Amino acid sequence: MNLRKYFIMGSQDCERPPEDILEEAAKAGITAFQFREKGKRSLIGTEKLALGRRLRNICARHNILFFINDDIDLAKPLEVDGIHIGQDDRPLEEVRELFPDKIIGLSVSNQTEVDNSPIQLADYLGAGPIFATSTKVDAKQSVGPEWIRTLKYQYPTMPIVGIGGIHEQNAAAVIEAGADGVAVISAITGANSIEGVVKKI
Ligand code: 3NM
Repeated sequence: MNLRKYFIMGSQDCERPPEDILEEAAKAGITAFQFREKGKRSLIGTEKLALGRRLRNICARHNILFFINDDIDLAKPLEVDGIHIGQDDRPLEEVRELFPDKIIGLSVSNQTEVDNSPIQLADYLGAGPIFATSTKVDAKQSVGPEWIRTLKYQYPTMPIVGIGGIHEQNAAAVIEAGADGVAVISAITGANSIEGVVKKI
């Protein structure tokens, strides 16, 4: 499971066709992708499914892990490799029971969330927001790379991906803090050179 360069996106994050952005990111070397169709301007229903299928196919062609955010109803139709859930989504216990063989990621933003979660049922943790972000409207207080160190100390063998406000200039600090990967939205969707950003993060 290679989560080193984990790109997250939905059509609401894109100012040109999402397929083109994903294709460029895939060619540049992302290792995982999460379809996160959520919030203002996002697609629903059959349009969401159709876009998901097109993005899923791009990942399959490039051998990139494909995750769905929250929407477990799409796990089967999109033949996902994994599911990422936040603290307000279906409980991890339920998702694990429904999908014993899928990769499951869980977001944790603070120690209370960790203490209240069955961490050992997850395959990786999303830790953030590491830095301030304007991409997620309900993002919590940013926690800094130190949060990665704190999690690694408690769960030395659990893969941890930093998320939130990560870009070319600060990705190294996240990896140095012990993260197994960095997850980004705007660093890639808003890049002048996707290839340049993917190489640097
Ligand atoms: N989850 P950008 S922060 C989707 O803290 C998401 O769990 C977060 O976008 C969390 O890379 C975030 O543009 C947004 O900052 C990340």
